[in-house]
Amino acid sequence: MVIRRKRSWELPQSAVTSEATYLARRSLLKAMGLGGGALMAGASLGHPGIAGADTMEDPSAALYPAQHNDAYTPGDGRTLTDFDKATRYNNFYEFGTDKSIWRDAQKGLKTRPWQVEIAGEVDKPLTLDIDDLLKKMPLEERVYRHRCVEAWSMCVPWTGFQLSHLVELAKPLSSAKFVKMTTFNDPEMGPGLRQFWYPWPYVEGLTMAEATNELTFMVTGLYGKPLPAQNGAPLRLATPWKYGFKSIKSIVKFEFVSKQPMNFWQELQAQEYGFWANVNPDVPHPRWSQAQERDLQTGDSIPTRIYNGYGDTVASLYSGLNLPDTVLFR
Ligand SMILES: Nc1nc2c(c(=O)[nH]1)N[C@H]1C(S)=C(S)[C@@H](COP(=O)(O)O)O[C@H]1N2
Ligand SMILES: [Mo]
Repeated sequence: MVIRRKRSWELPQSAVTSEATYLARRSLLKAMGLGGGALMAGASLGHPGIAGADTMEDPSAALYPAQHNDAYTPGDGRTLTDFDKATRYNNFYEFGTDKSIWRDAQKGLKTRPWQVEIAGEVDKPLTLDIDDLLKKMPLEERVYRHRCVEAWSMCVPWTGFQLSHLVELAKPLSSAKFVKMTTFNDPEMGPGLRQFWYPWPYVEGLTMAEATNELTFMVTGLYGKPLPAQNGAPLRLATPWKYGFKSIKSIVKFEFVSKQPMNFWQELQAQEYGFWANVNPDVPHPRWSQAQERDLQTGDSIPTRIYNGYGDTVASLYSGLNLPDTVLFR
């Protein structure tokens, strides 16, 4: 018999009303004999039109919904953030610097064809079509909390796969110490890329230990459907114990490197943003406190937790590193 350790972010399903509602809708659809294609009709079940057109053309639509993994629940007494809120309040600077870029992203971002390059210190560099990659990866659904460095947060069901599976596919050499990820850099798709004062393309990085941690998730879907453009289709990262800017969107390249990569925000403003970016309520941003966050769903101000409440799974990644206090944030 397997006894699974109960982790701090887990809560009994019964305590999470809106997730319960969400799961009920899914099982209702299942009971009605409607498969993945029909979930698209989520557009008519309270997802007004946003992802409908997208999904129709998306060749991966049949892969959704994926198996829900119960081990990852909202936790902390949090409720799910509505689809509409999570898809109409976004950070995606390639499309502009305000939160209302969702229409522009849907119009501009062409997610097919989409090539993903695996390069650097690997056995054999490789370029994969996104749909071939998706077929190789074991897709599952997990609910994760997301904490932006701007002190707002949400909690949504992502579909995707552990980055560890892609690392296995890539076969990195022992000289590979970090994974560097890069977003598309085509101003025809994302006009924000013409704003030359930003250090494009958007880049993020993780240590190999972070990249292969069980929480580190490559997101391909949201709420049981292919990922909407504005959330970083067709492939974005989710590292829920780090500030949201680590969750790089619309990735075209994974590069295995020996030196710690410089990320977009660090290059822009190294005094404020750094490589580690682990959520820590005790280390304020130079311009504001990180002690509290505003829940996008409820509007409530709630206390922020160290590692966004995922410390049981990730704190050990940092125990041996002797990082000075502030670097926990940076
Ligand atoms: N390529 C790219 N990735 C990005 C960003 C961005 O501007 N460009 N913004 C980041 C920030 S600051 C946050 S909080 C999250 C927001 O994700 P969401 O819009 O899906 O909530 O995406 C992150 N990934
Ligand atoms: Mo963010």
